[in-house]
Amino acid sequence: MGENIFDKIIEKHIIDGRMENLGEIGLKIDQTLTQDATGTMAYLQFETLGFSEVKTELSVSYVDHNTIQVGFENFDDHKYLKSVASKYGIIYSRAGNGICHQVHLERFARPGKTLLGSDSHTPTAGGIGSMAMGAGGLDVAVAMGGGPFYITYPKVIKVNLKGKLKPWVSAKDIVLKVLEILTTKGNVGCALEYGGEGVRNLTVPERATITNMGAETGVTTSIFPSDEVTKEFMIAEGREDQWVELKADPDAEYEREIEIDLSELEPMVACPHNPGNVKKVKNVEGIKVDQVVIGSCTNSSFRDLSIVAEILKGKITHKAIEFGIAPGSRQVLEMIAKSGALESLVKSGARILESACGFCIGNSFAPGTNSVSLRTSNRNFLGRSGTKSAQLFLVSPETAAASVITGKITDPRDLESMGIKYPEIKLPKKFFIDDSMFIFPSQGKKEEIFRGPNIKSAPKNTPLPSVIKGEVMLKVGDLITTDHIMPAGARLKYRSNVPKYAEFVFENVDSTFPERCLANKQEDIHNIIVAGLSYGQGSSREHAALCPMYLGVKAVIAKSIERIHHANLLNFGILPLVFKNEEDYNEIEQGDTLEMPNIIEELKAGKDITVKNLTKNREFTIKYALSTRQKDVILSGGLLPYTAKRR
Ligand code: MIC
Ligand code: SF4
Repeated sequence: MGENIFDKIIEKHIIDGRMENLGEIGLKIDQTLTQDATGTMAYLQFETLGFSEVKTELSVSYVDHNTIQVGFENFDDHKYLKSVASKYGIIYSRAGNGICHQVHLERFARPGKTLLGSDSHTPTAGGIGSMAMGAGGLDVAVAMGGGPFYITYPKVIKVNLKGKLKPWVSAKDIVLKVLEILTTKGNVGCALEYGGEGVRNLTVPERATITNMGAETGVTTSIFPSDEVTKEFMIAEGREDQWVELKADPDAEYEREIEIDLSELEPMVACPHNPGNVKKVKNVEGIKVDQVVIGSCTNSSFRDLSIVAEILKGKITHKAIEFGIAPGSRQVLEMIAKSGALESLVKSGARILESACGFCIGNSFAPGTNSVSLRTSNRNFLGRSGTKSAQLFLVSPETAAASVITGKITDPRDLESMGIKYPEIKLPKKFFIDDSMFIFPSQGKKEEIFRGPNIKSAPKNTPLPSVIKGEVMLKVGDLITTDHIMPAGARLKYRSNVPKYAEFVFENVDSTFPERCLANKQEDIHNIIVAGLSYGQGSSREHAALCPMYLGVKAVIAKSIERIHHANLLNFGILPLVFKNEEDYNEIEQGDTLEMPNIIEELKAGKDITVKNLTKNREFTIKYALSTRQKDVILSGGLLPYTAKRR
């Protein structure tokens, strides 16, 4: 039997486990990336683990999330990151250089390599053929120290692309179609491999839009083959020597195959409040729009901004709309400045935002009360924009540009009737390359580590107690995202200060949660969370586990838990548990006291866990999906004590 692309890469990187369905495998990681919002904690943990330098082929520390700098905290954190990078042999990408995923794609990602990033959109690099995965900062810290990164051996879904996109339809519409098919739940343990003749009609940045937003389906990662198109992109980036061909064998087998005929696709939109809530633009057109923002790691490439600039040439932003663009990187910004696209955007009335995450994570450009915001980003969770009452619609740059002109959600194909032709954007043969905003480890001498007053040490958990007993402090429904658990936006600046950040756990769900947890927490009394399907969707932020841990949460019992959050819970010694019978969820109320009297014996023996609901005088069982290694991690109280024990 032939091999698919993932198998080819895994075969070269597997250092623990076997390539068998549902088995846990440990992979050697070639490259890592961190961003500042998750990076400070990752490096604090790296320091705690006592490594003397990074052991990867390449590790990059990007500053792109917390660049708003209201108060001293962000800049202090950047200085900490810069000093850590210089000490441990990490490339430092200064604020202003761009969003980690866009910059990594341009300058460092390589076909056939493994990449682990402390950000859930790390699979963006799958567009160039890298096996790129998102993880919590602690997992990345371990990988930087040379340790394996563990995943479930993936069930690979092949997405066969046929034909060619019609004018006004682009890569975002493809991935929204994928989301419509796969939805955002039920895909844990899967990976998406793109293939078929339609692939060659997509450039690397377009492929990266698709692999980027694959994260929203919950798959481990997504990948494209590395072909002549990939080579062209690498030539344009001056990295042709790093190109290798990567393709599946003709007789490769897959868990499942999906076919998408590109020529049949229409402009798509993800409606509030979930990226899986996909509709055709035609079905929602006419909704009045208050804000349009183009950017984020999904759609901020030279191609994306150039097409918007062409569409808007000679037009002015509709008077009801505030319009912003955030170029994905300094390279993109310089290129649109040179090509004249920036001028057309400025003339159209666009507000030029920093080359950073900004609006996407809700730390700037928040929409007004009850506003409709049309964005080219990848997440539209409730409150994500910084405004709880806002409605976020996720669309392609083409749809966004059309709506800038009309002031309402508009199918871009309708622009033809206004005399606007679909602009053809050709990528230049050579991109503008300027690496001067990176600080390479070879430059200058090692710095002393700088720690501002906002940086507190990384808290540790204690080994798993033999009995878990405590109150259900919160019962939530389905699709609770890490944005619900641990809001970002204005709270982002506390990422390196866990006691402070913990004050905001579940802020938009039940703001009394932290206070109640701290009041209840005792050595032998624990806090428990009960949840529905796909708990922990979305970001890789380990604070969604770390801060609940700080508040004394010892177990999450859910109908299902998403991959990265499951790993983060484990890493911080919180038991990720799943109902055996989903009906038992209905029998629990917030405030009930639950007891798991034999937790350690049951875990060790691989048995289901017995839970007594002392309030309701009921008993039920729950299950877990934990390898022997993961059980050891949880018994030790998390990955930090587990790894420290082994060094
Ligand atoms: C996001 O898009 O939600 C973030 C902000 O980039 C997160 C990381 C974080 O919370 O710092 C992610 O995607 O992992
Ligand atoms: Fe930044 Fe948004 Fe991309 Fe997250 S999704 S990395 S916040 S641009």
